[in-house]
Amino acid sequence: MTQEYLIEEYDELEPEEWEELENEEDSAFIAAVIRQNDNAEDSIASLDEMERLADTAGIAILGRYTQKRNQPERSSYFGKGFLEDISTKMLQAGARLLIVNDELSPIQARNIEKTYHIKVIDRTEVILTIFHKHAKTKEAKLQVKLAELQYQLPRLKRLWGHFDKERGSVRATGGSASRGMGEKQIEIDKRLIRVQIRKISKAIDQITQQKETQRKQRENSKKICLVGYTNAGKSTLFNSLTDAGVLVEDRLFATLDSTSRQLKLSTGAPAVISDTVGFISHLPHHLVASFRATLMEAVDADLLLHIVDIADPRHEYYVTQVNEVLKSIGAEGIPQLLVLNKSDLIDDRMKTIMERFYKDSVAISAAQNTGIEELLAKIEEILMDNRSYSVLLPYAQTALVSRLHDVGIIESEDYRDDGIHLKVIIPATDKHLIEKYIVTKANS
Ligand SMILES: Nc1nc2c(ncn2[C@@H]2O[C@H](COP(=O)(O)OP(=O)(O)OP(=O)(O)O)[C@@H](O)[C@H]2O)c(=O)[nH]1
Ligand SMILES: [Mg+2]
Repeated sequence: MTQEYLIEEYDELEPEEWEELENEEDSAFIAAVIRQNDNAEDSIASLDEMERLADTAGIAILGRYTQKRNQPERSSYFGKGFLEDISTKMLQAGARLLIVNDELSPIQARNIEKTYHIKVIDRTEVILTIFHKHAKTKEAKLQVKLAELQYQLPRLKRLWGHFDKERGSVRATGGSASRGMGEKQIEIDKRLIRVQIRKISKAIDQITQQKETQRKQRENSKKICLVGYTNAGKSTLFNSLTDAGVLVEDRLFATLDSTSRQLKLSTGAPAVISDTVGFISHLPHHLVASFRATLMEAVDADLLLHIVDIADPRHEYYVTQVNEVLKSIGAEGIPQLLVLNKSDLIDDRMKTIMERFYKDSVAISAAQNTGIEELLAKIEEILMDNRSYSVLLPYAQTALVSRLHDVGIIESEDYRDDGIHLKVIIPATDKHLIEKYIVTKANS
Protein backbone atom coordinates (compact mmCIF):
# COMPACT_ATOMS: atom_id res chain seq x y z
CA MET A 1 0.00 0.00 0.00
CA THR A 2 1.43 3.37 -0.95
CA GLN A 3 1.97 6.06 1.56
CA GLU A 4 -0.34 8.42 -0.30
CA TYR A 5 -3.16 5.97 0.00
CA LEU A 6 -2.64 5.80 3.73
CA ILE A 7 -2.70 9.55 4.02
CA GLU A 8 -6.00 9.60 2.15
CA GLU A 9 -7.53 7.12 4.55
CA TYR A 10 -6.23 9.12 7.43
CA ASP A 11 -7.86 12.28 6.09
CA GLU A 12 -11.13 10.48 5.59
CA LEU A 13 -11.61 10.12 9.30
CA GLU A 14 -12.44 13.74 9.59
CA PRO A 15 -14.98 15.15 9.85
CA GLU A 16 -17.53 12.53 8.70
CA GLU A 17 -16.60 9.91 11.21
CA TRP A 18 -15.85 12.13 14.13
CA GLU A 19 -18.77 13.31 16.12
CA GLU A 20 -18.55 15.98 18.78
CA LEU A 21 -20.50 14.88 21.81
CA GLU A 22 -23.38 17.04 22.83
CA ASN A 23 -22.94 18.81 26.09
CA GLU A 24 -26.15 17.57 27.56
CA GLU A 25 -26.18 17.25 31.33
CA ASP A 26 -26.56 13.75 32.60
CA SER A 27 -27.10 12.51 36.12
CA ALA A 28 -25.82 9.44 37.84
CA PHE A 29 -25.13 7.45 40.97
CA ILE A 30 -21.63 6.20 41.62
CA ALA A 31 -21.20 2.72 43.05
CA ALA A 32 -18.15 0.76 44.11
CA VAL A 33 -17.21 -2.49 45.76
CA ILE A 34 -15.01 -2.04 48.81
CA ARG A 35 -12.89 -5.12 49.38
CA GLN A 36 -11.92 -6.38 52.81
CA ASN A 37 -8.33 -5.13 52.72
CA ASP A 38 -9.04 -1.84 50.99
CA ASN A 39 -7.75 1.17 52.85
CA ALA A 40 -10.71 3.41 53.76
CA GLU A 41 -8.91 6.63 52.84
CA ASP A 42 -7.87 5.32 49.43
CA SER A 43 -11.39 4.15 48.72
CA ILE A 44 -12.82 7.59 49.45
CA ALA A 45 -10.14 9.29 47.36
CA SER A 46 -10.81 6.92 44.48
CA LEU A 47 -14.52 7.75 44.62
CA ASP A 48 -13.68 11.47 44.77
CA GLU A 49 -11.61 11.03 41.66
CA MET A 50 -14.43 9.13 39.95
CA GLU A 51 -16.73 12.02 40.80
CA ARG A 52 -14.28 14.49 39.26
CA LEU A 53 -13.99 12.37 36.16
CA ALA A 54 -17.78 12.20 35.88
CA ASP A 55 -17.97 15.95 36.32
CA THR A 56 -15.42 16.48 33.54
CA ALA A 57 -17.48 14.14 31.34
CA GLY A 58 -20.55 16.32 32.01
CA ILE A 59 -22.34 13.97 34.42
CA ALA A 60 -23.78 15.27 37.69
CA ILE A 61 -23.47 12.86 40.61
CA LEU A 62 -26.60 12.53 42.73
CA GLY A 63 -25.38 9.84 45.12
CA ARG A 64 -22.59 7.45 46.08
CA TYR A 65 -23.02 3.90 47.27
CA THR A 66 -20.57 1.22 48.23
CA GLN A 67 -20.90 -2.45 48.96
CA LYS A 68 -18.45 -4.38 51.12
CA ARG A 69 -17.55 -7.68 49.51
CA ASN A 70 -14.58 -10.02 49.31
CA GLN A 71 -14.80 -10.08 45.54
CA PRO A 72 -17.14 -8.51 43.02
CA GLU A 73 -19.96 -10.87 42.04
CA ARG A 74 -19.01 -12.68 38.85
CA SER A 75 -22.24 -12.29 36.95
CA SER A 76 -23.45 -8.90 38.11
CA TYR A 77 -20.51 -7.26 39.94
CA PHE A 78 -22.68 -6.25 42.96
CA GLY A 79 -24.97 -8.49 44.96
CA LYS A 80 -28.67 -8.84 44.22
CA GLY A 81 -29.97 -6.91 47.25
CA PHE A 82 -27.63 -4.01 46.61
CA LEU A 83 -28.66 -3.72 42.97
CA GLU A 84 -32.38 -3.93 43.78
CA ASP A 85 -31.95 -1.23 46.37
CA ILE A 86 -29.91 1.03 44.14
CA SER A 87 -32.29 0.74 41.20
CA THR A 88 -35.14 1.91 43.42
CA LYS A 89 -33.08 4.79 44.79
CA MET A 90 -32.03 5.83 41.31
CA LEU A 91 -35.64 5.92 40.22
CA GLN A 92 -36.58 8.06 43.21
CA ALA A 93 -33.68 10.47 42.68
CA GLY A 94 -34.17 10.64 38.93
CA ALA A 95 -30.63 9.43 38.20
CA ARG A 96 -30.27 8.12 34.67
CA LEU A 97 -27.00 6.24 34.95
CA LEU A 98 -25.12 4.02 37.34
CA ILE A 99 -21.37 4.60 37.18
CA VAL A 100 -19.27 1.72 38.46
CA ASN A 101 -15.80 2.68 39.64
CA ASP A 102 -14.07 -0.25 37.90
CA GLU A 103 -14.02 -1.93 34.52
CA LEU A 104 -17.06 -4.19 34.17
CA SER A 105 -16.98 -7.35 32.10
CA PRO A 106 -19.41 -7.29 29.17
CA ILE A 107 -21.52 -9.94 30.92
CA GLN A 108 -21.71 -8.03 34.21
CA ALA A 109 -22.86 -4.85 32.53
CA ARG A 110 -25.42 -6.67 30.44
CA ASN A 111 -26.83 -8.53 33.39
CA ILE A 112 -27.19 -5.38 35.49
CA GLU A 113 -29.01 -3.60 32.68
CA LYS A 114 -31.29 -6.49 31.80
CA THR A 115 -32.24 -7.57 35.29
CA TYR A 116 -32.53 -4.25 37.06
CA HIS A 117 -33.45 -1.99 34.15
CA ILE A 118 -30.78 0.56 34.88
CA LYS A 119 -28.26 1.97 32.49
CA VAL A 120 -24.75 1.26 33.68
CA ILE A 121 -21.40 2.63 32.53
CA ASP A 122 -17.98 1.87 33.94
CA ARG A 123 -14.89 3.92 34.74
CA THR A 124 -13.37 3.17 31.35
CA GLU A 125 -16.42 4.51 29.51
CA VAL A 126 -16.32 7.72 31.52
CA ILE A 127 -12.62 8.22 30.71
CA LEU A 128 -13.26 7.42 27.05
CA THR A 129 -16.03 10.04 27.00
CA ILE A 130 -13.62 12.66 28.38
CA PHE A 131 -10.96 11.73 25.87
CA HIS A 132 -13.55 11.91 23.11
CA LYS A 133 -14.65 15.37 24.17
CA HIS A 134 -11.10 16.70 24.48
CA ALA A 135 -9.60 15.22 21.33
CA LYS A 136 -8.78 18.07 19.02
CA THR A 137 -5.91 16.98 16.79
CA LYS A 138 -6.12 14.18 14.25
CA GLU A 139 -3.58 12.21 16.19
CA ALA A 140 -5.67 12.37 19.36
CA LYS A 141 -8.91 11.65 17.51
CA LEU A 142 -7.52 8.56 15.84
CA GLN A 143 -6.13 7.26 19.10
CA VAL A 144 -9.39 7.86 20.95
CA LYS A 145 -11.39 6.28 18.15
CA LEU A 146 -9.24 3.16 18.23
CA ALA A 147 -9.66 2.80 21.97
CA GLU A 148 -13.43 3.24 21.64
CA LEU A 149 -13.75 0.61 18.94
CA GLN A 150 -11.68 -1.88 20.85
CA TYR A 151 -13.78 -1.28 23.91
CA GLN A 152 -17.00 -1.66 21.91
CA LEU A 153 -16.15 -4.86 20.12
CA PRO A 154 -16.84 -7.36 22.92
CA ARG A 155 -19.68 -5.24 24.24
CA LEU A 156 -21.72 -4.68 21.12
CA LYS A 157 -24.87 -6.29 22.45
CA ARG A 158 -25.06 -3.99 25.40
CA LEU A 159 -23.63 -0.87 23.90
CA TRP A 160 -26.28 -0.57 21.31
CA GLY A 161 -28.00 1.75 23.69
CA HIS A 162 -24.94 3.84 24.45
CA PHE A 163 -23.19 4.11 21.15
CA ASP A 164 -24.42 5.96 18.15
CA LYS A 165 -25.48 3.35 15.62
CA GLU A 166 -23.87 4.74 12.51
CA ARG A 167 -20.81 6.47 13.84
CA GLY A 168 -19.93 4.26 16.75
CA SER A 169 -18.82 6.93 19.15
CA VAL A 170 -19.28 6.75 22.88
CA ARG A 171 -22.57 8.15 24.01
CA ALA A 172 -24.32 7.77 27.25
CA THR A 173 -27.68 8.39 25.67
CA GLY A 174 -30.49 6.53 23.96
CA GLY A 175 -31.43 2.98 24.69
CA SER A 176 -34.36 2.15 22.46
CA ALA A 177 -32.09 1.29 19.55
CA SER A 178 -31.21 -2.04 21.14
CA ARG A 179 -34.71 -3.37 20.80
CA GLY A 180 -35.26 -5.82 18.00
CA MET A 181 -31.64 -6.04 17.04
CA GLY A 182 -30.77 -9.48 15.79
CA GLU A 183 -27.64 -11.52 16.30
CA LYS A 184 -27.00 -11.20 12.59
CA GLN A 185 -26.85 -7.45 12.81
CA ILE A 186 -24.35 -7.75 15.64
CA GLU A 187 -22.16 -9.96 13.50
CA ILE A 188 -22.27 -7.42 10.66
CA ASP A 189 -21.38 -4.64 13.06
CA LYS A 190 -18.52 -6.65 14.50
CA ARG A 191 -17.10 -7.09 11.05
CA LEU A 192 -17.43 -3.39 10.30
CA ILE A 193 -15.72 -2.49 13.54
CA ARG A 194 -12.85 -4.86 12.81
CA VAL A 195 -12.35 -3.25 9.41
CA GLN A 196 -12.33 0.19 11.02
CA ILE A 197 -9.89 -0.93 13.70
CA ARG A 198 -7.49 -2.15 11.02
CA LYS A 199 -7.83 1.08 9.08
CA ILE A 200 -7.22 3.30 12.09
CA SER A 201 -4.35 1.17 13.37
CA LYS A 202 -2.65 1.66 10.03
CA ALA A 203 -3.12 5.41 10.18
CA ILE A 204 -1.72 5.44 13.71
CA ASP A 205 1.25 3.34 12.61
CA GLN A 206 1.88 6.00 10.04
CA ILE A 207 1.89 8.74 12.67
CA THR A 208 4.22 6.62 14.79
CA GLN A 209 6.57 6.35 11.83
CA GLN A 210 6.43 10.08 11.17
CA LYS A 211 7.21 10.72 14.81
CA GLU A 212 10.03 8.23 14.63
CA THR A 213 11.52 10.16 11.71
CA GLN A 214 11.13 13.44 13.57
CA ARG A 215 12.80 11.88 16.56
CA LYS A 216 15.71 10.67 14.45
CA GLN A 217 16.13 14.20 13.10
CA ARG A 218 16.37 15.42 16.65
CA GLU A 219 18.86 12.77 17.56
CA ASN A 220 21.52 15.29 18.50
CA SER A 221 19.14 17.10 20.80
CA LYS A 222 18.58 15.98 24.32
CA LYS A 223 14.97 14.94 24.80
CA ILE A 224 13.03 15.97 27.85
CA CYS A 225 9.48 14.78 28.42
CA LEU A 226 6.95 16.08 30.93
CA VAL A 227 4.98 13.33 32.61
CA GLY A 228 2.60 13.39 35.53
CA TYR A 229 -0.87 12.83 36.83
CA THR A 230 -3.60 14.68 34.99
CA ASN A 231 -3.98 18.31 36.15
CA ALA A 232 -0.52 18.37 37.82
CA GLY A 233 0.49 21.43 35.78
CA LYS A 234 2.51 19.90 32.92
CA SER A 235 1.19 22.24 30.24
CA THR A 236 1.59 25.28 32.50
CA LEU A 237 5.25 24.39 33.04
CA PHE A 238 5.70 23.58 29.35
CA ASN A 239 4.40 27.05 28.51
CA SER A 240 6.55 28.83 31.02
CA LEU A 241 9.61 26.97 29.73
CA THR A 242 8.88 27.50 26.04
CA ASP A 243 6.16 30.14 25.58
CA ALA A 244 4.28 27.62 23.47
CA GLY A 245 0.72 28.59 24.32
CA VAL A 246 -0.50 25.06 25.03
CA LEU A 247 -4.00 24.68 26.43
CA VAL A 248 -4.01 24.92 30.21
CA GLU A 249 -7.22 24.18 32.01
CA ASP A 250 -8.39 23.15 35.39
CA ARG A 251 -9.92 19.99 34.08
CA LEU A 252 -8.76 16.43 33.69
CA PHE A 253 -7.07 15.41 30.46
CA ALA A 254 -6.84 18.87 28.92
CA THR A 255 -3.90 17.72 26.80
CA LEU A 256 -4.27 14.62 24.67
CA ASP A 257 -1.63 14.93 21.99
CA SER A 258 2.04 15.51 22.45
CA THR A 259 3.60 18.83 21.59
CA SER A 260 7.34 19.36 21.28
CA ARG A 261 9.36 22.56 21.30
CA GLN A 262 12.99 23.57 21.37
CA LEU A 263 14.23 24.44 24.78
CA LYS A 264 17.15 26.77 25.25
CA LEU A 265 19.64 25.63 27.81
CA SER A 266 22.22 28.06 29.11
CA THR A 267 25.01 25.88 27.75
CA GLY A 268 23.57 26.33 24.27
CA ALA A 269 23.24 22.58 23.81
CA PRO A 270 20.15 21.70 21.73
CA ALA A 271 17.25 20.24 23.69
CA VAL A 272 13.66 19.40 22.85
CA ILE A 273 10.90 19.31 25.44
CA SER A 274 7.55 17.54 25.03
CA ASP A 275 4.28 18.02 26.86
CA THR A 276 2.13 14.92 26.96
CA VAL A 277 -1.12 13.29 27.98
CA GLY A 278 -1.85 13.10 31.71
CA PHE A 279 -1.75 9.83 33.58
CA ILE A 280 -4.33 8.48 35.95
CA SER A 281 -4.53 5.40 38.15
CA HIS A 282 -5.81 2.40 36.23
CA LEU A 283 -5.59 4.17 32.90
CA PRO A 284 -7.78 1.95 30.71
CA HIS A 285 -5.47 -0.42 28.87
CA HIS A 286 -7.14 0.27 25.53
CA LEU A 287 -6.14 3.88 25.94
CA VAL A 288 -2.56 3.01 26.84
CA ALA A 289 -2.40 0.84 23.72
CA SER A 290 -3.98 3.44 21.43
CA PHE A 291 -1.91 6.28 22.80
CA ARG A 292 1.30 4.45 22.01
CA ALA A 293 2.42 7.16 19.56
CA THR A 294 1.94 9.84 22.22
CA LEU A 295 3.43 7.82 25.05
CA MET A 296 6.46 6.95 22.90
CA GLU A 297 7.55 10.49 23.58
CA ALA A 298 8.19 9.44 27.18
CA VAL A 299 9.78 6.11 26.31
CA ASP A 300 12.27 7.87 24.06
CA ALA A 301 13.28 10.67 26.44
CA ASP A 302 16.72 11.30 27.94
CA LEU A 303 15.08 12.82 30.98
CA LEU A 304 11.59 12.66 32.40
CA LEU A 305 10.34 15.66 34.32
CA HIS A 306 7.82 14.04 36.61
CA ILE A 307 5.42 16.78 37.68
CA VAL A 308 3.41 16.32 40.84
CA ASP A 309 0.85 18.62 42.42
CA ILE A 310 2.49 18.96 45.83
CA ALA A 311 -0.46 20.90 47.26
CA ASP A 312 -2.68 17.87 46.78
CA PRO A 313 -2.55 15.70 49.93
CA ARG A 314 -2.52 12.64 47.68
CA HIS A 315 0.82 13.53 46.07
CA GLU A 316 2.48 10.29 47.14
CA TYR A 317 -0.26 8.22 45.60
CA TYR A 318 0.00 10.17 42.33
CA VAL A 319 3.75 9.66 42.16
CA THR A 320 3.28 5.90 42.60
CA GLN A 321 0.51 5.75 40.01
CA VAL A 322 2.53 7.67 37.42
CA ASN A 323 5.49 5.36 38.02
CA GLU A 324 3.17 2.40 37.48
CA VAL A 325 2.13 3.73 34.08
CA LEU A 326 5.77 4.49 33.21
CA LYS A 327 6.61 0.91 34.05
CA SER A 328 3.79 -0.40 31.89
CA ILE A 329 5.13 1.46 28.86
CA GLY A 330 8.73 0.48 29.54
CA ALA A 331 9.97 3.90 30.65
CA GLU A 332 10.90 3.06 34.23
CA GLY A 333 14.65 3.12 33.62
CA ILE A 334 14.81 6.67 32.23
CA PRO A 335 16.40 9.30 34.52
CA GLN A 336 13.69 11.20 36.33
CA LEU A 337 13.58 14.55 38.05
CA LEU A 338 10.66 15.02 40.37
CA VAL A 339 9.16 18.49 40.06
CA LEU A 340 7.05 19.52 43.05
CA ASN A 341 4.62 21.93 41.42
CA LYS A 342 2.04 24.32 42.86
CA SER A 343 4.38 25.06 45.76
CA ASP A 344 2.77 28.53 45.92
CA LEU A 345 -0.14 26.76 47.61
CA ILE A 346 1.91 25.42 50.53
CA ASP A 347 3.93 27.29 53.16
CA ASP A 348 7.73 27.40 53.26
CA ARG A 349 8.00 24.95 56.13
CA MET A 350 5.95 22.41 54.21
CA LYS A 351 8.01 23.08 51.12
CA THR A 352 11.22 22.20 52.96
CA ILE A 353 9.66 19.05 54.35
CA MET A 354 8.55 18.00 50.88
CA GLU A 355 11.94 18.64 49.30
CA ARG A 356 13.52 16.50 52.00
CA PHE A 357 10.90 13.81 51.66
CA TYR A 358 11.41 13.54 47.91
CA LYS A 359 15.10 13.24 47.24
CA ASP A 360 16.28 14.64 43.91
CA SER A 361 13.32 16.93 43.63
CA VAL A 362 12.86 20.61 43.00
CA ALA A 363 9.94 22.71 44.22
CA ILE A 364 8.49 25.18 41.74
CA SER A 365 5.37 27.09 40.90
CA ALA A 366 4.75 26.84 37.18
CA ALA A 367 1.89 29.34 37.44
CA GLN A 368 3.95 31.95 39.29
CA ASN A 369 7.22 31.18 37.58
CA THR A 370 9.16 30.48 40.75
CA GLY A 371 11.90 27.89 41.04
CA ILE A 372 12.25 27.74 37.25
CA GLU A 373 15.92 28.80 37.27
CA GLU A 374 16.78 26.12 39.77
CA LEU A 375 14.82 23.59 37.75
CA LEU A 376 16.69 24.48 34.57
CA ALA A 377 20.01 24.22 36.39
CA LYS A 378 19.08 20.74 37.61
CA ILE A 379 17.94 19.73 34.14
CA GLU A 380 21.27 20.84 32.72
CA GLU A 381 23.16 19.10 35.46
CA ILE A 382 21.47 15.80 34.68
CA LEU A 383 21.44 16.12 30.90
CA MET A 384 24.92 17.38 30.47
CA ASP A 385 26.24 15.22 33.24
CA ASN A 386 27.96 18.34 34.48
CA ARG A 387 30.95 17.60 36.66
CA SER A 388 33.18 19.81 38.67
CA TYR A 389 36.97 19.62 38.24
CA SER A 390 40.08 21.23 39.72
CA VAL A 391 42.32 22.23 36.85
CA LEU A 392 45.86 23.64 36.61
CA LEU A 393 46.40 25.45 33.32
CA PRO A 394 49.83 26.56 32.13
CA TYR A 395 49.93 30.25 31.20
CA ALA A 396 50.35 29.21 27.57
CA GLN A 397 46.73 28.03 27.75
CA THR A 398 45.26 31.35 28.94
CA ALA A 399 42.95 31.45 25.91
CA LEU A 400 41.25 28.30 27.18
CA VAL A 401 39.95 30.22 30.21
CA SER A 402 37.52 32.27 28.13
CA ARG A 403 36.48 29.12 26.27
CA LEU A 404 35.68 27.47 29.59
CA HIS A 405 33.64 30.52 30.59
CA ASP A 406 31.52 29.84 27.49
CA VAL A 407 30.89 26.14 27.89
CA GLY A 408 30.76 25.85 31.64
CA ILE A 409 30.87 27.65 34.92
CA ILE A 410 34.17 28.73 36.52
CA GLU A 411 33.69 28.60 40.26
CA SER A 412 37.14 29.93 41.19
CA GLU A 413 40.09 31.33 39.33
CA ASP A 414 43.53 31.79 40.92
CA TYR A 415 46.62 33.00 39.03
CA ARG A 416 49.68 31.56 40.82
CA ASP A 417 53.36 31.02 39.99
CA ASP A 418 52.84 27.51 38.67
CA GLY A 419 49.89 28.42 36.48
CA ILE A 420 46.16 29.17 36.60
CA HIS A 421 44.24 27.19 39.22
CA LEU A 422 40.60 26.77 38.27
CA LYS A 423 37.55 25.06 39.66
CA VAL A 424 35.21 24.45 36.73
CA ILE A 425 31.89 22.74 36.12
CA ILE A 426 31.53 21.61 32.54
CA PRO A 427 29.40 19.17 30.58
CA ALA A 428 30.85 15.71 30.06
CA THR A 429 30.83 16.40 26.33
CA ASP A 430 33.39 19.21 26.80
CA LYS A 431 35.63 17.40 29.20
CA HIS A 432 38.23 16.77 26.48
CA LEU A 433 39.11 20.49 26.60
CA ILE A 434 40.64 20.18 30.04
CA GLU A 435 41.47 16.48 30.10
CA LYS A 436 45.25 17.08 30.14
CA TYR A 437 45.12 19.62 32.96
CA ILE A 438 42.81 17.97 35.48
CA VAL A 439 44.34 17.86 38.97
CA THR A 440 41.39 16.28 40.77
CA LYS A 441 37.82 15.53 40.06
CA ALA A 442 35.98 17.64 42.63
CA ASN A 443 32.96 15.37 42.44
CA SER A 444 31.64 12.72 40.15
N1 LIG B 1 -1.73 27.40 42.15
C1 LIG B 1 -1.13 26.86 41.10
N2 LIG B 1 -1.88 26.35 40.10
C2 LIG B 1 -1.26 25.77 39.04
C3 LIG B 1 0.18 25.72 38.96
N3 LIG B 1 0.50 25.10 37.82
C4 LIG B 1 -0.65 24.79 37.20
N4 LIG B 1 -1.73 25.19 37.92
C5 LIG B 1 -3.15 25.03 37.57
O1 LIG B 1 -3.47 23.65 37.54
C6 LIG B 1 -4.44 23.39 36.53
C7 LIG B 1 -3.95 22.31 35.58
O2 LIG B 1 -2.84 22.78 34.85
P1 LIG B 1 -2.37 22.15 33.47
O3 LIG B 1 -1.07 22.78 33.13
O4 LIG B 1 -3.45 22.16 32.47
O5 LIG B 1 -2.13 20.63 33.94
P2 LIG B 1 -1.73 19.36 33.05
O6 LIG B 1 -0.85 18.53 33.92
O7 LIG B 1 -1.20 19.80 31.73
O8 LIG B 1 -3.14 18.64 32.89
P3 LIG B 1 -3.65 17.60 31.76
O9 LIG B 1 -3.21 18.06 30.42
O10 LIG B 1 -5.11 17.65 31.96
O11 LIG B 1 -3.08 16.27 32.13
C8 LIG B 1 -4.70 24.73 35.84
O12 LIG B 1 -5.85 25.30 36.41
C9 LIG B 1 -3.47 25.54 36.18
O13 LIG B 1 -3.71 26.93 36.17
C10 LIG B 1 0.93 26.30 40.06
O14 LIG B 1 2.17 26.32 40.09
N5 LIG B 1 0.22 26.83 41.08
MG1 LIG C 1 -1.85 19.45 29.83
